[in-house]
Amino acid sequence: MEHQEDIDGIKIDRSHDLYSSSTFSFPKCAPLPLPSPTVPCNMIAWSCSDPELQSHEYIKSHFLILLQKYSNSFVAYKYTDKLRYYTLIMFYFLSRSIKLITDIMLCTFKRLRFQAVMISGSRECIDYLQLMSCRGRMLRAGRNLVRLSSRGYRPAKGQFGWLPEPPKSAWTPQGEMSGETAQRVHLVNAFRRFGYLEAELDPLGLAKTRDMPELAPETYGLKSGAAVNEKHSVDDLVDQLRSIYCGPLAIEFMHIANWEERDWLARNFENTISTELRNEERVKLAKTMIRVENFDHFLATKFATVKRYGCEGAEAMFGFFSELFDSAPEKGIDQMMLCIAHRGRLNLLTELMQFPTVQMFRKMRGKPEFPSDVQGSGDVLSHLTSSFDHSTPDGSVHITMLPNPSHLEAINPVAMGKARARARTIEKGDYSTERDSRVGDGVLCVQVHGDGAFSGQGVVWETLALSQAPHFRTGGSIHLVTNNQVAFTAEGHIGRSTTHCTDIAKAIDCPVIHVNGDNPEEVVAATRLAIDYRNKFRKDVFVNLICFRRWGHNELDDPSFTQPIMYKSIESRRSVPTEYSERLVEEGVLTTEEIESEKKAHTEKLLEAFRAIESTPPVANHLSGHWSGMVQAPKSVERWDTGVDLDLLRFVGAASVQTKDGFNVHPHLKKTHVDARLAKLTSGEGIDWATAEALAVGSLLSEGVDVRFSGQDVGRGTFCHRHAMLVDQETDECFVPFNSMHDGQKAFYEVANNLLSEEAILGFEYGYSLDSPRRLCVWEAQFGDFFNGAQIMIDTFVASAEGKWLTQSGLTMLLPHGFDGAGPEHSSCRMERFLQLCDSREDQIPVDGENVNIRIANPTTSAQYFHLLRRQVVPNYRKPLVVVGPKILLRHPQAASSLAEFAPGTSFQNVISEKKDAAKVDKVIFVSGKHWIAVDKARKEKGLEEKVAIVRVESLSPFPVADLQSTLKQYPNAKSYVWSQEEPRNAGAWSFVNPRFENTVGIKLKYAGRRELAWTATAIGQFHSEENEEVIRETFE
Ligand SMILES: Cc1ncc(C[n+]2csc(CCOP(=O)(O)OP(=O)(O)O)c2C)c(N)n1
Ligand SMILES: [Mg+2]
Repeated sequence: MEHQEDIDGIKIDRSHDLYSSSTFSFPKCAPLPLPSPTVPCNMIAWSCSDPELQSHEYIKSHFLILLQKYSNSFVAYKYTDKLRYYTLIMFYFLSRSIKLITDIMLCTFKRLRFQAVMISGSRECIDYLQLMSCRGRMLRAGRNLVRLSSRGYRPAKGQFGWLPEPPKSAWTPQGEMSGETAQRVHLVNAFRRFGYLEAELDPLGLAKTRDMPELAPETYGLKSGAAVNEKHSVDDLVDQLRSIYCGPLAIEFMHIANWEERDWLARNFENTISTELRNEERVKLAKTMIRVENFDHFLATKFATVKRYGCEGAEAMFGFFSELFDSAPEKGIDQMMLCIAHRGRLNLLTELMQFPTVQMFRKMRGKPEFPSDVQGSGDVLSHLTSSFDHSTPDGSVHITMLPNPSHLEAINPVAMGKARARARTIEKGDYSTERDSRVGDGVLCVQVHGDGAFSGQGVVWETLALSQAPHFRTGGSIHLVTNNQVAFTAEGHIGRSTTHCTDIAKAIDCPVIHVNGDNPEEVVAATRLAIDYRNKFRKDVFVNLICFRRWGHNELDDPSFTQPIMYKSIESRRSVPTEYSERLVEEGVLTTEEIESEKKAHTEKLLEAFRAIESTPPVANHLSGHWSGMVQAPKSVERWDTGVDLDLLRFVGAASVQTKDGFNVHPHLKKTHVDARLAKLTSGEGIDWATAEALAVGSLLSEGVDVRFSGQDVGRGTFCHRHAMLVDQETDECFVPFNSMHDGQKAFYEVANNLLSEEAILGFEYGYSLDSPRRLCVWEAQFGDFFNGAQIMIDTFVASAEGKWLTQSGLTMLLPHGFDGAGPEHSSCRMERFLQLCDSREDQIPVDGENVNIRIANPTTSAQYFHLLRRQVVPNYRKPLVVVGPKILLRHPQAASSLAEFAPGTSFQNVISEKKDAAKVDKVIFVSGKHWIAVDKARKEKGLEEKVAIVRVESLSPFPVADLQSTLKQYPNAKSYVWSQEEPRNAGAWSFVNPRFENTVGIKLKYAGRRELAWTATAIGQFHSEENEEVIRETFE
């Protein structure tokens, strides 16, 4: 047997070893070699604690002799896992053949006693070995347990929510390549690199393809007619390469830095090209597109004036969706989060996502979306959503389409956040405790984009920048760009600066599969390749579906005003479903009768729904699944006991600074953070802001509630106060004490120190907060000012989502605020903007209850902050919270609380007033936030402590009418009322509180604060001090 060798009685089959053959083979039969024929691609690591087996001599005499023929390098080093010493030996193999490698391993194991085997590189190799071990062959071969893993580290504690990735294989050039082979390899790689630029991608035939000299064989000295092997010439090779890389399906992947990925993509793309769909699959595809088109035609006749943003011209996208949905269970995906803009959304909802057609028709008639007993107004047609179970012979997948605002692409990070949170909910991927799990297991995020928006919106980049970042990644999103070559009226050439609208994929080192939308089967092939790539490499992958738009931006627009040539071409052509189904008719796979009856049956179904419009009531599918048991916030004012048993608080407080043995805490932190916190907990006094936060976090964890803090530098804290994540001063190891509180801990603290983005991150955290109400999700801005980079997320999701879509979120935003002379961009979180977003009633008829859309609080003590955080999780409804966050209060003695203020029976106080001889008070100063300290100091200096009362308004929204009224009753002799603030008059809370005090509390306030200002604050120290003095003077005059 030519391909078999015998080692230790085991036959080694070398026929699979692609690199064993020195003959040159053609792409379709067997892929061409990438640059070198000798490539190490699999690594086997063997570890052992037996001292005898650790010796270098032993390794040499047993392993190396056995494997030197097949392994091109090996390393051996000792390591320790704290319990015992191991020797780790890694062999890098020349071969790609899984079978060859595993056969070699089998005979190795037969001879050696081993304790663990770790394999990295090929997933297939791991699968094969697992299979072998199941069959008992490997277990018999060795003495102890065989452990297979792509890594050996479990991240459950220090870095909860982040699995380290297995190393990728590297490419080491070896041996020599003949001049002729080098020329051919150049040519082959040129097609791989540039083929997509000459591909037939435009269904309208209008796009100019590039003429790439790199694709000419002469460029590399190859002569036309010259032989490549006995059967084929250079021209055959060029034809073959052109048919693979320059057809209606093309791939852009040679920019990817990793050799293994490029190699995999080349091989699999070449295979994809030659795979054909089965006839049943083709018929199913044709019928789906026929129904999708029929839906658009139906709407055009029955709802002629409705903007449906149909998918006419882009129907091939259904090849993508069907394939994705149908193959998900087989690929181990049981949860899918999908976001899509307007184009084709309604078709997708009704055709594949089980959205009740009658409900959609009701909306088109202008009827209300929700029953009248639900608090929520609904949204436009193109923002409808669905969430359903899709069953296939391989199992079932739960698919969720997220609601989205009109702001294109804003939904992308939200979908990613929700996908990652779902992974946490089902404990998969980064949140798994299974040894062999990988990021992206079980949950897939699918993002569908328009070509114009994808090219232009900044949030696209921000979201892609998150795709591989620790604590944000989801194991790769699959992207579809519905590239109809126009955005409203802007064609690609004016709508972007790149060749393809997907060029941003190159920045994150991911492949793009371009496909001509006239070829639905190629769309399916592209989807399969995308799924397989994502499955293998857990990275994003992009399908650029180049299609056209039959009508204008919506069906009522006339596109020929601006795109006359394009639209002449569109008008002169038949639809994609028609072309495709007729092709199948010609091939005898489908009949015209079948097409007609498919349309007829579908129209009948639509008519049935149409007739039922008036008789069908609206439904609201909210507060189900993970949200069952929750309710919409009541209209009344409620107080929740958020206090916690003090022993538990002492325990969690101590746990928040407890490190493991041998961990080297920074000496300064040991003193000021660890020891100081323990002392405060012991005395029960002086609980500072960070300790209060830790007590809230720790108590929630101990109640089984996960906590996630995300933001730039949140681990340490911008103001160096939090230290939720400690760093070993000798090793750089990060440690989150809260994740090692006790054995059997169920809830964890994910500290997501994140990249310098606001919009995508806030969107992500908002999405994260949607998955389950039993989590505290906190986003902290570095300084409050920077939230405005995320304004789209705040306007269109945080403030308004529940009203539009009934989705609740308890997202908490910490926005450091305070006028301390730090200048225009480091002083203000612009609370006025949030106050303007509230649906709190200015007339306070009825007074604000729990159902106000956002909570806005400006707490002045650490205990207040503690109660605020806990109140985000304790009630049975959720509302987003803005904490106008402190800077100087973090360590200020007047902001510190005693432990008793955290005890059971305590709660957040909407208003803090002073206990004094109230009858003597003739002036009441209302303040919000840290400004009260300055006012209090001035009052002392002026000797007005008896006559002047200071009332701190801690909750701005909901506006605490009842608390303010009862506070005022304490001061029956008060004659003047002042609102004092450090913010300019056109900022801060003034415009919000003034009418509310007047309308409800019934008092007229005098304003004392900075003058109106076009920016937030001065940067000049002297002006700042002068302004402060002026504010105080006005407050007391
Ligand atoms: C952020 C944002 N800016 C502008 C718009 C208005 N708008 C709605 S659709 C659209 C064109 C989108 O083009 P494209 O992304 O190519 O999608 P298509 O409509 O072609 O499917 C525009 C400009 C919007 N919805 N969102
Ligand atoms: Mg477009």
